[in-house]
Amino acid sequence: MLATEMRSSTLYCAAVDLGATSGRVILGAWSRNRLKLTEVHRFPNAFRSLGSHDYWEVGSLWNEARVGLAKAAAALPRGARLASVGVDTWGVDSALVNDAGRLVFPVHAYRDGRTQAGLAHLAGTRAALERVYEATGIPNVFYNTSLQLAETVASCPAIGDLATRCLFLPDYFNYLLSGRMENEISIASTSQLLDVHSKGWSRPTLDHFHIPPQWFSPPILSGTRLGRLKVAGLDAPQLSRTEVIAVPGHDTACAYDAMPAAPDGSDLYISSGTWSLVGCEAAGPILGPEALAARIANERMGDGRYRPLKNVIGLWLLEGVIRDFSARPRSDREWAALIAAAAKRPTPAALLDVADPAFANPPSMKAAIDAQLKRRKLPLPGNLVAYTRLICDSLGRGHADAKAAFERMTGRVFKRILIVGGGSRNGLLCQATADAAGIPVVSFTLEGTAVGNIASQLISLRAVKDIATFRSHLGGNLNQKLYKPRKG
Ligand code: LFR
Repeated sequence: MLATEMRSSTLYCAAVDLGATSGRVILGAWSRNRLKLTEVHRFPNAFRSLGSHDYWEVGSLWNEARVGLAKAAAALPRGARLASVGVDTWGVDSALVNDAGRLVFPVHAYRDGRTQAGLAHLAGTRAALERVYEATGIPNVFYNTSLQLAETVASCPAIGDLATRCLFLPDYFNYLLSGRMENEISIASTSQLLDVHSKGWSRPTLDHFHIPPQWFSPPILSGTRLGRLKVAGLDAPQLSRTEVIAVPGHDTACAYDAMPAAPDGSDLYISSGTWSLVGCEAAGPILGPEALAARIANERMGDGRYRPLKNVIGLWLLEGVIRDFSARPRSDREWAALIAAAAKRPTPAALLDVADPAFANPPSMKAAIDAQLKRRKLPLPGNLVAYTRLICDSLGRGHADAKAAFERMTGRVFKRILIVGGGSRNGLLCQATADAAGIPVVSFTLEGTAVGNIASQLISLRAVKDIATFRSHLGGNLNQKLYKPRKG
């Protein structure tokens, strides 16, 4: 047993966890192998349009992170200190900076339409598409950093002189907190620029997209200590010795780390939020024509191991459709009522094709759904309850298809599906997934992203040995719900 585990003293860590639709700062208290979480700050997030492009408001996000850290310090018991802080965010988006750390290009949001031409071009060039997939293990998706940076270089050729570093968003926030510029491996692996067989960058892929290789440094592994927290205005005594630790910068990597999984690899994971990330951990990448066709993304864990996953569109569909209804749910209770009403409706006769590219960033999600149904000569849902039912059942089918693809390609047989994230509270979605996949779904009411973020800090601080040990401690302390598959 490790020294810190023997002492009864509590270790405090903060997770800055930024999602595309909301962000939070969570204070974790680790004592006697139990983690207690307190959400000290939560705020909405959204990208904004300026002219014909979409951007993140990074200044506002940074301000919210600072407010959250001040609240975390204030929430500590008298005499306690914050040992460390870690940042995770959604994938792929990046900040271009110069040596002084100044932003030299606006931070675009990944749903910006600027990558459409590059996406179509790569899709239409079979040899290049296959070469890039075999080199990086990442399929051709509209949000890839590769396509985004290629568009930046093409539309603003002077950027090659202005920018000296490309920092992914968690890297950029780590820099603002600590003064150190690094590229962490899990977030780097979302870019379609990392070499799938090593822990370095793929030079042929950088060259293919005309991206300056000097913008990146060799990726660091999660757990790397970046130095003391150094932020003007954040000078509470509780923060005077706080370490900034590079956790898995990708929120999905954090969520996967938090899965209370069986050690034998028989669980399939879903991190369910704006996106549904369906995947597993694997000893090596899954490549080849079938993996490319199934759009398997061979992303990395914070220690460089593989977590192949399939990105299913997720609750973005439901978040989008409710905006088109004035009588939409506004509280947890109203959400629960909507889901309960939808669960009572009959199973829809036909499901949505959730891979429809029209769902990526439509002006109206309801109109995009209606257009697909009309094209397929299917009836339109009459109200929000019926849309909710259709969406949840269609996502359940999407999850099951991803499970089948993984089983085919790996030869593994999954016994359970574990769900964490916002969708774990959606009983209709969990049941639809179990029914379509034919295996039990276990949902955990768990802020998986924040838990994985804090787990990485605890391991770096040597309070916990490794992820397997953390999971075994966590498993016993969780609220879980089992959904058994029903025969269709
Ligand atoms: C989820 C997520 C997904 C990634 C998508 C876009 O928050 O990180 O894993 O594919 O956002 O970056």
